[in-house]
Amino acid sequence: HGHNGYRLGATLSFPRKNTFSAAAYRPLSTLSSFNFSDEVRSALEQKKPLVALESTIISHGMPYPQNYDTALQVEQVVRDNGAIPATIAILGGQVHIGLSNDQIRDLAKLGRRVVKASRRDLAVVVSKKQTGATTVSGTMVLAHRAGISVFATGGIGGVHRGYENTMDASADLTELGRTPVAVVCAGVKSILDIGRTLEFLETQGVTVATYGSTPDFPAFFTRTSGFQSMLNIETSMDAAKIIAANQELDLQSGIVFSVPIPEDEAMDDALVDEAIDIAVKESIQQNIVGKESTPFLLKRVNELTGGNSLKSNIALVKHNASVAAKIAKDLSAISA
Ligand code: PSU
Ligand code: MN
Repeated sequence: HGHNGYRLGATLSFPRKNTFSAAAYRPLSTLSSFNFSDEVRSALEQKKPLVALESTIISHGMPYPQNYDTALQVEQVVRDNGAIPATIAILGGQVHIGLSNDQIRDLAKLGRRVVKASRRDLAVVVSKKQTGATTVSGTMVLAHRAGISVFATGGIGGVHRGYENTMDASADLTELGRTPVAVVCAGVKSILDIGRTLEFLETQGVTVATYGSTPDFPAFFTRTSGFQSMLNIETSMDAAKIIAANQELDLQSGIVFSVPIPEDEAMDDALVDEAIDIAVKESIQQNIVGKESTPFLLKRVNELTGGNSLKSNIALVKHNASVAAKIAKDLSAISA
């Protein structure tokens, strides 16, 4: 036997399903801060496919009224493709899994006046009974807690340009390293450092697969970035099988499925690059840091491209929602 007391040849056994310590993991029914819409509750009970949707994209990612219209359209796309949408937010300190149209309209109108809630903010927003729109990281935490494993959005946060000076890397990346939810997105914007974002995800142990045959990890407004993801997949069933294996292995880490924006909606590379370079320069000049950085850059890029980028943004979110719904549907067929 080994000198450290390790018995060689001992059989390792893996738990087949997630096993949570009872003390650390109270059932949702005992948590007074969790609320489910009727549609989501019955989908969970009947094990129907569900797709989680974030709310920061509504409050901080797009202007009113496009944010409201888009949020409702995205929910409809999910339904049209065979799954149930669960838009997630914290309203007056209550976690809501599934929002009414009125609740979505409130968030859309309040915009940046609501708290942009990442993991670190969740306990504060709940304890102070505030209203918070959840980012990718915040939404992943709550979706996982609710038992939803597929999540659609536009773009995830990433490593910012100038990281060597600011250490600004989105909490979305570490969340993906620790929470088993599959995020369907259009890659990351080049307001970020895409190469470093992929390196960060690799370090965090996040599986990153690009949908379709383009080898590049997509750059949100455009289909290519010059950086490759680790893998290409062709179908929603391929994606569902990876999620199922991730659960089987109990990896407890997340997955990124990056879906290139549809060709006819993609923007001109040079136009996007120009707007992004200006926006990034302004953010440095104005010393925009921390959680303000991403909303500032999104807003400026929208303004500088005269609404073109918003149009692409809306199109890609809807496309991602359709892909996510198909993945959720295939996943529930495998798991049944
Ligand atoms: N990228 C977008 N639109 C968005 C966001 C990112 O194209 O709305 C939002 C998402 O909610 C994401 C958050 O989780 O910004 C990341 O913010 P930060 O970089 O501060 O972590
Ligand atoms: Mn940041």
